[in-house]
Amino acid sequence: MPMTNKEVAAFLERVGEILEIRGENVFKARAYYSAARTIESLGEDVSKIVADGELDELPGFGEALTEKVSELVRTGQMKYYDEITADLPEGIFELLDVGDVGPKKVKLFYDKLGIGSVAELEAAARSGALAELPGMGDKSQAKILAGIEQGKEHRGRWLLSQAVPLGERIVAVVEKLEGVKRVSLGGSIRRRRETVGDIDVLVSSKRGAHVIAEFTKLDGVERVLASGDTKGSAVFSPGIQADLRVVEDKSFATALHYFTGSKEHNVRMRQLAKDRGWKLNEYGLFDGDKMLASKDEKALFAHFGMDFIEPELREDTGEIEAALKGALPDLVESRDIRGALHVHSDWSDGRVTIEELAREAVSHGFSYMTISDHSQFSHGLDEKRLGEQWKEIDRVRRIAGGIDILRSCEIDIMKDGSLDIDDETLQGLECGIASVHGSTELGAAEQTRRIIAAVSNRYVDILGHPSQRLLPDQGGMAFDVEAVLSACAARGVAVEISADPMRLDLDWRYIKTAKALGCKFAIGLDAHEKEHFGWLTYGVSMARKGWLEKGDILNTLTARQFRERLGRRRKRRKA
Ligand code: DGT
Ligand code: CA
Ligand code: CA
Ligand code: ZN
Repeated sequence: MPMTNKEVAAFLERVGEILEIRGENVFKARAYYSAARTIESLGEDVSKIVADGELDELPGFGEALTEKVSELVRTGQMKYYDEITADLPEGIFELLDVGDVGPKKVKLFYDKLGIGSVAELEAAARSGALAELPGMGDKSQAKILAGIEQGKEHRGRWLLSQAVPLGERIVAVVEKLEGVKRVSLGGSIRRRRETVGDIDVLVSSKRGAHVIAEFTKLDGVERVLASGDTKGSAVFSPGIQADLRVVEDKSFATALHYFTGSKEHNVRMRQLAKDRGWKLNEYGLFDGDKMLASKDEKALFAHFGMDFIEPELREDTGEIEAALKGALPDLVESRDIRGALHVHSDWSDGRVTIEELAREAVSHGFSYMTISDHSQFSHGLDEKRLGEQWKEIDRVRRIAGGIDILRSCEIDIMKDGSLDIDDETLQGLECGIASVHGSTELGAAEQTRRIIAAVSNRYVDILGHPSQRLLPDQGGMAFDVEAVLSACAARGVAVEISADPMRLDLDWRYIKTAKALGCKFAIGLDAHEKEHFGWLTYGVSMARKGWLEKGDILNTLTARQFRERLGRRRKRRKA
């Protein structure tokens, strides 16, 4: 498999970072960063350009760079990289993935304190040594500790999007096995956590040994860890573990509830049972020796006078109290979403033409779509090109049946909070999405000011992927989330919930707060290829984990309502 443009770009970015850590001339590092950007925004595969011998025609590609990148693309390796990393500790690279730490800080920590791994960084932060370094201080030290904690949360785990297709395939096969009554996913994958440790599957059947034997023979099994009558465990390619448990059908509801978790939710439920003089475990709900029958989870909750709690809510963040009061939200569903927001075309770094995107969106049942290509800072469109793109959008809008297409743009937020497209052009947009891509390492106060300045521009309708986290192991940037959310609420700027499985940003943990502060939301696809329209489900899952209802989310509106709503807001902001 040849390297993709994204992979090559990431590699070059890394080379630039290493050069900075080594303290080389800054122009050298910048040449690699800029090469990374160029390759990331190419319209064709870099491997093809290399094969055609045309790499040196790209801007900034001199002889040396061309040679190194060709080697990388051809062999997957770069000798130069090996040379510049040979004398650095291996752990130094994971430092770069800690939120709020970039190459300059890595260099500082390495030069002054010899820090070469996250563990050493954590120790230095806890001892107070980091705060003593030039340009640091207690606050920066605390932020780095928070970044380390955040990174730990998802490190070494699988993206939800890696687990769900496999989990669903296992369910589909097991369902058809002889003697199987009911099958369901459980655990974090059923709760739709943004990352999962392993996949849990629950089955009711009288033929446990047979079911488990078949499970361990599924396509993609690399290693069998356990294979008994009631429990099987296997590692599937590319390394994801799946646990399958078999129970009697009369225990299915309580077992499913138990194995769905979360642990915290389970602890609360068990206590509720105790309070009533009952006992709850995976085998059943018991009053003394008597089992209180629960044909399904709904019946189980009903014993407690509770409404059914959707799995996404089972995180012990108030769902138990709400269920007891009959006050659970009526959660948004995928079919409520009518607009495909935040779609990139081949006018920037997307792979597909606007016309093809329109067809794809229709086939997914969307009735409108925003074409939101990058602006110039992210090697996308400048004012002139946007104007040209609008003509193409008009053309496709006329020929594409049944779908409305909105002029949009993912506008870069500059370091000072200004936008990289002039207001006159922004005025022509029908949906402005402002996002941070660079300068994620500013201090929290400056970062907060920067984002608030950006959402204060009257042509910004949506704040894109607010935290910049990259799952599974890169935490978000440091900023005052609540201050930014309040600013969005006050200005009527919707907060994006990115459906991109590596982002899923705004983090669902902040959604309830955001709603309480008065925010509206937009589920953005951040699609760059046709397949990415399928990401919608992950964005909706996060909205559900944040307790959102249909009315909280702008792209549940019809195209007309959506246009009216953005238009009204702009008029108000102008006044
Ligand atoms: P993961 O796999 O790390 O993404 O997270 P989960 O939630 O899937 O955890 P896992 O696979 O270890 O266990 C599945 C469920 O089983 C878990 O959500 C709740 C239940 N469970 C497991 N261990 C315990 C426990 O010690 N106490 C309680 N109350 N429940 C447990
Ligand atoms: Ca699990
Ligand atoms: Ca498990
Ligand atoms: Zn973006």
